[in-house]
Amino acid sequence: MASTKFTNEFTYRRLLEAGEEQKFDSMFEEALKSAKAGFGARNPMYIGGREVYAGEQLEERSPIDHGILIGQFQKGTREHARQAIAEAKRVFPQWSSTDYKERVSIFRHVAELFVRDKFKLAAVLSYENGKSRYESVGEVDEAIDFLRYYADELERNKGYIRKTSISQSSGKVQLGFQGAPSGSERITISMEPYGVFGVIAPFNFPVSISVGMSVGAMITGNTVVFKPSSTDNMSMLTGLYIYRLMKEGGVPDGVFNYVTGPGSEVGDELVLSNDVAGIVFTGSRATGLKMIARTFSAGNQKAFIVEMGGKNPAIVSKYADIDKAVDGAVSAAFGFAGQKCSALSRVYVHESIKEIFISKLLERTRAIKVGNPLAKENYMGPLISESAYRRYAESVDKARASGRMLYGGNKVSTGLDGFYVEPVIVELRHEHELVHTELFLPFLTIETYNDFKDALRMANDVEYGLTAGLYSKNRREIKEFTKGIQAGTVYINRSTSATTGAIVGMHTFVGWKGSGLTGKGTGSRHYLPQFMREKSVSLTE
Ligand code: UN1
Repeated sequence: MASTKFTNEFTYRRLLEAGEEQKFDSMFEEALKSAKAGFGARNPMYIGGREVYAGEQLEERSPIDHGILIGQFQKGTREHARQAIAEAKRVFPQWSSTDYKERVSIFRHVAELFVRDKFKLAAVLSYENGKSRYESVGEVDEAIDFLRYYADELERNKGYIRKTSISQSSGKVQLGFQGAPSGSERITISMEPYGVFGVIAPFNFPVSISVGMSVGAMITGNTVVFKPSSTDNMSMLTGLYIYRLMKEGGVPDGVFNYVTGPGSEVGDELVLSNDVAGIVFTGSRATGLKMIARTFSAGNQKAFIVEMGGKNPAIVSKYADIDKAVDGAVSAAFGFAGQKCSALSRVYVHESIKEIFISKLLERTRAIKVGNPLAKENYMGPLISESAYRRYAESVDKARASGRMLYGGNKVSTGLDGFYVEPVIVELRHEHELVHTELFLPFLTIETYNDFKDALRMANDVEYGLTAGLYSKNRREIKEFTKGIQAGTVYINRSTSATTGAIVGMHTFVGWKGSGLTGKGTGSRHYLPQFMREKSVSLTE
């Protein structure tokens, strides 16, 4: 196991390579029908394995068309969060002392259930947040990869327990001091779970990121209160689906609790409770920093594992393969309408190739179809919410006032009740506010440079440091970029995407600077240790 290479799920790729793309489409389309049949229900929360209903409901509607009612969910309160924390705390002693091999086998089983329900879950996901079939199935694949990869890691590290010993010294001293000849000791160094983790999930990857964060916490022996995104950008049905698969896979009641409700109630209780030992969060920098400040200023202390957004650059050098750069930029900037932390939002292109790069970029962007993401041909679906649309309209106004609009800026009419917009490409000076603020929109700014050092300087000159791309065949530039770029997840000459699409077990997905806190990434070897603290016990007999 230790030496074998990790195998990713890669559903679409496998079917495509086997000449079975049609099967991919028919399975997804079949799943859309059965997913829809389950919509509109009144759904409970699950606390300690029991169904719990709140006084008020949240109505979740599809961003594809607000006429589609996904379901009624519970508007959980602080009190519900407290109950869930109490349940998670109650079962922690037992869960944390189960043999790690048992936890490995539970989550491997859960992975198989995700494989079984892959298309159904992907269909729900597409309805719920407007992803295309490729993005949705890819996301469920990523969740399966996280489950398997973390199980492999726990096993490879033998549950993070290490034994050492010191033999009896023949020299004798009366009193001990640092460095004194020691007696015989047997030492166990173990990594121990913290306790209850609050898992606070984003709307944009409600399956893979929710599963990755939750499994990271649980497989290492912590228990979880899971809060899906539920205020403005809702993803509570995939959250519920995840709960059900965890339960079916053998996660005991109370170890994984599903609590829906506003961040100001449920999230805030998780942050403030003394019974919550850690928070794992993916979302905006503003929310992340607020949670951390609130915890510590209340005299409370917790482990925080946070990923907090990006403003990701790509440099297109005069030594670039321009077609590759164009392909990589378009998919990174406009895939899932730019609503990824990893999305490309800034291009720095060498002055000498600017015109040709822009003309090819526009040609490719013109070919992007915006519309109902359930239809195979549409690459870009809707924005997630009205507030995202307002941000789009305001950003477009600002861009028109101070830059050269190259593409887009308008609403797209689809006949659906959703916020469909054109991708935006705008030439803007690096100093402009829109080049520094995370927008979470299909919005790409372009700036030129002459000297590679300036390109690198501008690429680094934002508060974030998540992903970054370079297109250049020049060895010196590649070296300079590799060494100098201040970002955790870096891609060079990648035509599939300039900045998005990290692969579990291959890359690590990690934010530097304002994009993260621990400097350790997901889908990588250093992820799990963050959910534990070391303990060294020396026994002299
Ligand atoms: C995010 O948008 O929060 O590498 C993360 C990627 C995805 C993760 C995106 N696996 O694009």
